[in-house]
Amino acid sequence: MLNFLDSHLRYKSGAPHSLRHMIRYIARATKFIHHAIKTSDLGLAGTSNLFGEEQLSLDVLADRIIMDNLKVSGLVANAISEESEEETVFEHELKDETYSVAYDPLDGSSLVDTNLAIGSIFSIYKSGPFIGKTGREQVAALYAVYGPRTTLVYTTGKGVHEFTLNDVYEYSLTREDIKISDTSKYFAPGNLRAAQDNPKYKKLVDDWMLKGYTLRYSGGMVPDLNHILLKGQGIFTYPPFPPKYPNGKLRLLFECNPFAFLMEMAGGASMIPAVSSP
Ligand code: AHM
Ligand code: MG
Repeated sequence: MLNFLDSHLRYKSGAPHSLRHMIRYIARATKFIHHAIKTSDLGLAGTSNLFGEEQLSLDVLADRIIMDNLKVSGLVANAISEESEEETVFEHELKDETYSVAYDPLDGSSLVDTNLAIGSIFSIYKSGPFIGKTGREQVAALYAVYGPRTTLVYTTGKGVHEFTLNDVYEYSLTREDIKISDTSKYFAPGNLRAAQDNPKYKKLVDDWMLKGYTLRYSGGMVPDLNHILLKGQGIFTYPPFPPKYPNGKLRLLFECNPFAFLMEMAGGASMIPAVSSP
């Protein structure tokens, strides 16, 4: 019974009813996205379907699916997506404790047309303005990986747990209490081209190669970090690359904070530069 997401949230997460309920809506959204990825004919923006109707690109569709689910959960005060410039404030009657959700609807969407794994990332706070919030204030973080299988990994601060979507569209527990060890043999060097201008980064990468680390890098943060989490070891980096990305490309609110929370809850460590673009 504890093998399904609903019951795991209820009996193992330690999360209050409102948070559990909201995570269920997020999981529901990822099932729709899973379905859209499997059935869409790529959904490249500006293309039209058989009936001549314009199709939404997958990332825009994923964004709408998630925003709609957050809205109908009735538990979200405000939400912000990597796809939008402004936060959305929900004005429905909020009864229970409410939350603020920051999310990246389809991270790595440039990989969609080549059929590489992609994902959705969610960072959850008690409700309030996003400006001024720190990663340490998160009450939950989760992500979905859309690969050969669709999986969902969550933490509410009590362990990190992986579920796999089965053929009747239920998330079934595949790994409980995932842990990361102190040693590593994998490296995932994002933005490797920065090593050209950054001698310290070059030295680091050279050092990993000299030590015989194995390269595991797909160009999608979600599957790359998921690999580290599930193998229980590894290092992922994404250094700055001025002038294009003077603070690195990855966004603190949508990508770094939720993964830092998940990694730390699994016993790993995260380092985010003091200055980073939201
Ligand atoms: P996105 O949010 O626009 O998809 O960008 C984030 C992705 C990460 O998944 C990945 O780590 C990184 O971009 C790779 O960037 P690049 O190919 O520019 O090195
Ligand atoms: Mg992203």
